[in-house]
Amino acid sequence: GLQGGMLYPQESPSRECKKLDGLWSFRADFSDNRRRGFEEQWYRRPLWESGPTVDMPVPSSFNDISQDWRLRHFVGWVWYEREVILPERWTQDLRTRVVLRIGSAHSYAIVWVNGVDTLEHEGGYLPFEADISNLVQVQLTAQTSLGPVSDFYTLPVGIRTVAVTKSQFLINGKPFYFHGVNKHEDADIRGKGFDWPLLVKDFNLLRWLGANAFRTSHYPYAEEVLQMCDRYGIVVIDECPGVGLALPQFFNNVSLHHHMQVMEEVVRRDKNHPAVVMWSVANEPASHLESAGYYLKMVIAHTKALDPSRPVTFVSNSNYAADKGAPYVDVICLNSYYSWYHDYGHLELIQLQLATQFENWYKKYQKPIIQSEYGAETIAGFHQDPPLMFTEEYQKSLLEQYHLGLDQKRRKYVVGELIWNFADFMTEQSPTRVLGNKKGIFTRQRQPKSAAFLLRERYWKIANETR
Ligand code: BDP
Repeated sequence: GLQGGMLYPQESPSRECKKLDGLWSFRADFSDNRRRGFEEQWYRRPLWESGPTVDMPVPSSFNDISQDWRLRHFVGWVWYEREVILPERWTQDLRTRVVLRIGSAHSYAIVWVNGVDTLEHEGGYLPFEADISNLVQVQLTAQTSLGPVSDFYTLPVGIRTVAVTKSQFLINGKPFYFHGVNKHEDADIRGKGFDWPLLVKDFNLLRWLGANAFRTSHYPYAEEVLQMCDRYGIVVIDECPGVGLALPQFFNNVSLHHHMQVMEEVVRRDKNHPAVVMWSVANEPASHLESAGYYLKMVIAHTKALDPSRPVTFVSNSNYAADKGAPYVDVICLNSYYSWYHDYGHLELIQLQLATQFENWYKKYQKPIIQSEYGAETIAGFHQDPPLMFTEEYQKSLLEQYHLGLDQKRRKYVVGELIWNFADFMTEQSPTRVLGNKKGIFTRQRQPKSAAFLLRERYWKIANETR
């Protein structure tokens, strides 16, 4: 008969669960015999001490996360590691029974706890567990000499400075050029729901692209996203949900008050992230209105008062002559869709239009400028040459023309370019949306369109120039 059972973990007045899902350190053993890990006893010390590691979300299949083809095809031993801090009660109260349970691990699994071979299981799919009370409780008796502390909190810290001159964006005193993307929290099935495998996939793609920055269009993203940015050195323009302020009636005192409140919430939550280098208080407000000018002035002043250490901007799609908010920003962020929402097919106009845009704004304001959006709707797999709208060729050609225009002003006073968009995303239906917004350089499933390769070449080139 069965020797005991194995109940699914459940919280109850007598039981507590601690999930170990999330980011683990990971390494595949690429050595010829796939056994170097055992030979060198990687389980005895932190995994990073024996070589490079990458982040791996658990649960997930490592093959689907990485941009490294070797991992895509890898069969052999892979090593996962995770540091776990247990609540004091589990480790100090010797009556507590601490059980480590693995829901499923493929296909042969060996588990070490504090370097001790604790569990083995063959065949994947099914759960296995062991009582580790002795291991985690013994550990503590060695430390009983510590003074009692009532609360522990660790915060990773990064130190850097941010400054803006009339033509440069400086990080640690060096000119910084934003070459990156606008994102959305969006994916098939899960919509906006936070998901580690999705996040790690996106960061692998940002690395693949050579991107060094993104804007959190058009709302603050999950805190885990910012934690990743801190660790990966991705610079963030942190945008509040002030999107769609397109009508005169929105610029009233009630909205203003609420907007300031929201900025307070954003700054309070995100101020400790070194990755965040600028706040964006709005996207495409009707900034040609007098009322919008006053409103933006107040929101920006309030944000600066909340955090005097970071520049503040909003993203404009107004004309330089009409915009009423630009006097109050540190950096001018511009969205333009030349050869997309007008002048269809006239890619030859882009360079001139872009030069005119940049020159007009710079002459008037003498502030650094970021091209904060540009792009073209593109249905993956649609091809046409000479290019027509919605094809991969059109997106590529449009980007090429933008890049020629950007290169005229780059290093002068244009300090960044952010493609619209990182990936296709769902929207409301309308005649301009084909099952959502298709301006991604990746599909919603995170596969590259042709333009992704173009952008990748450009971003790595820029990264190497500035290194
Ligand atoms: C810009 C908006 C962005 C839209 C984009 C578009 O800032 O949110 O998705 O246009 O139309 O105006 O693709």
